[in-house]
Amino acid sequence: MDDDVTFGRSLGRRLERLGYASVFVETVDEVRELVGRERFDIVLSDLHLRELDGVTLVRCLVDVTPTTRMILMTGDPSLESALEAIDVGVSGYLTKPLEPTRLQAVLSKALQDQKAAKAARENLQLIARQRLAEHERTSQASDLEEAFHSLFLVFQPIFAPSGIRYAHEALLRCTHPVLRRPDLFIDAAIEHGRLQEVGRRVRAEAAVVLQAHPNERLFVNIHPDDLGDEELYDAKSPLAAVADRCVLEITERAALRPGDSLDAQLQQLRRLGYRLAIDDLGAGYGSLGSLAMVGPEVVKIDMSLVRDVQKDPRRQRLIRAITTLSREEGTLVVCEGIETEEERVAVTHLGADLLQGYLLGRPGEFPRQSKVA
Ligand code: G
Ligand code: MN
Repeated sequence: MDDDVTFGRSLGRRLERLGYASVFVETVDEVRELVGRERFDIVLSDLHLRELDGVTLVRCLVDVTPTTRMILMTGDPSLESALEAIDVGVSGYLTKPLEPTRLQAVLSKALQDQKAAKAARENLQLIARQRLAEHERTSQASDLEEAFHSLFLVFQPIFAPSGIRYAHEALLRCTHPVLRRPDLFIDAAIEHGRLQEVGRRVRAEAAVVLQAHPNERLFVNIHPDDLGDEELYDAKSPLAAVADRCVLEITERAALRPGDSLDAQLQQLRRLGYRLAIDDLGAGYGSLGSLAMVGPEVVKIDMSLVRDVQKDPRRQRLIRAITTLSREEGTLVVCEGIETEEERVAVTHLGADLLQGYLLGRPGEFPRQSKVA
C-alpha cells in the first residue's frame, strides 16, 4: 500500500516477477476492507501515508490479522523511524528506491516470520482446545459422580392385549440437571469406564423389587457391553435368585459381536433361568443379525415402527412379518411406544403378544398391588 500510485504499480510488477501475488491499494480503508475479506501473508506499506503513518497502520492490522507480517518502506529513512518500526514489530524495513536483492531478502524473511507466527498461533489454539477438553472431561466426571447418587428406577407396565398386566420394564432415571436424559447418562458412563457400575446398580435394584413382589415379572435392560461383566453370571447374585421372573433386554442400538463367547454367555444366562429379549428391534444395527445371534424368547419392536402404523401399509407388513416369524420361533412380540388407540388396535390385529406405551401406562413407581396375567 502506497499513496504513490506509480511506485505502487511498479512494485506490484516486481513482486509478481519474484513469484508473489499482490494487490495494490492506495488508502487505509481499502487495506482494512481487504484484510477483513482475504488472508494476506505480508503487507508492504509506505511509512508516511497521507492519512496516518505506517506504524499506526501496523498497530491496527495486528488486531485484525495477527499473523500477517508487515514491511515498511520509506524514501526518507531516519534512525528514529527505523527504531519505531522495530518497536512495533515489523518484519522488515526498506528504503526507497528499493534495491532488488534486499527486497527479495526482506520478503522471504517476512514470509518465514509469517509461517512461524501462524504455527505458533495454531499451537496456542491447540493447547487451548486441549485445556478445554480436559476441563470438560473433569467436569463431566464430577457430573457423572453426582448423577450416580441420584440414580433410580421407574417401572412401565407391559400388558397382554386382553388388558391384563404381564410385567413391568425397569427404566433407569437420574435427576442430575445435565445428565438427566438416560442416553446422555449412559454415554457419559461409557466414556468414563463406569458402565459396569450402572449395570450392577440396575440389576441390584431390580432384584430388590422382584424379591419384594413374588408374583411379578420384570424386564431389565442390559447393554451389550454388560455381557462382559462376570457379575451377570454369578449364580449367587440377588437377581439370579429370581431369574425365572426376569427378562433381560439387550438393546439393538449398540452392536452385538457374534462369536463363541457370545453364544456361551447367552447360554449361561439361560442356564441361570433368565429369558432374553432383543430390545428396540428395527432401530439399530443388524436387526436380523441380532435375532439370528440371540434367538430371543422375546422381541420388542421399536416405537419407530409402531408410530402411526395404522396409516402405513409397509409398517403393517413389517410387523406382520415379525409376528409371523416369531410365532414359528416361539418368540413373544412386544410392541413398544404405543401412544394412540389406533396404534394399539393396529398392532393387536397384527399379532402383537404384548403392548407397552404411554397410552397404556407411563413409567412410574412400582405398584404396591401385585397382579399378573
Ligand atoms: O430403549 P428402551 O426401549 O429400553 O427405552 C424405552 C424408553 O422409551 C423409555 O425411556 C421410556 O420412558 C420411553 N417410552 C416408553 N413408552 C413410550 C411411549 O409411548 N412413547 C415415547 N415417546 N416414549 C416411550
Ligand atoms: Mn427396553
